[in-house]
Amino acid sequence: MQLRRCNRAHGPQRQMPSPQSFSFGGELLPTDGSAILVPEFLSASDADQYFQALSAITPWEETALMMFGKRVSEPRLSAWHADPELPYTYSGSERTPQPWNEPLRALREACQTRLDHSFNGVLVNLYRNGHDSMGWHSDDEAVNGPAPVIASISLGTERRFDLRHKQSGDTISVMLPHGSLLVMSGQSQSHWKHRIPKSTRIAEPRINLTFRHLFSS
Ligand SMILES: O=C(O)CCC(=O)C(=O)O
Ligand SMILES: [Mn+2]
Repeated sequence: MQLRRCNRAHGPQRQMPSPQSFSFGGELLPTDGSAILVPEFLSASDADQYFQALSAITPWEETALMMFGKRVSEPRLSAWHADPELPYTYSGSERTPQPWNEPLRALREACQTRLDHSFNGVLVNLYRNGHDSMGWHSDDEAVNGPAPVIASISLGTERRFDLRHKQSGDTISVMLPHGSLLVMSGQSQSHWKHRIPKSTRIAEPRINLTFRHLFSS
């Protein structure tokens, strides 16, 4: 996944408090960065409402990757919402940011308040059922900065989330419940990959939102 650099001054990165200072959530990573899961970040009824609203209003797109010279649709739908000057380049094609809408503004505010960290873009993913997935990757492009803080909200059907250490191959798996928040920070993107594997018995959809703070040079 590649995010385009823009011509703006590099601002200072606000640091999230160290994970140990949180009194909520559980640390998933034994070493080399942090991934904290807050299972009940949203109440069930708020999570239901956000799921319904975002299902209805998100301008879902099917994006494609070039693999061995062939265009292959990604196994999910997605939308990029961000501040206007933050286009997103994905596999060679630029995505113009969609404007912030009310539910996304409210969820961004909730994440910013909880984490004391600012976000200027969100990638919204729709996994229509268990056949949809996201392969192993790190959100480690330069535009994310050296120690990105990624706030990831899950809505809808629970899916498994895997983290794999790049050197040791150690793997950690966790279920991401409806209304949960997963916060990856520190060196986690440099040392770990993550994915949402297929789970073909699942028939119900899941929406995921990854709030990010993009830097430009
Ligand atoms: O769906 C998820 O929980 C993960 C999404 C993700 O890794 C991403 O958007 O980069
Ligand atoms: Mn990711």
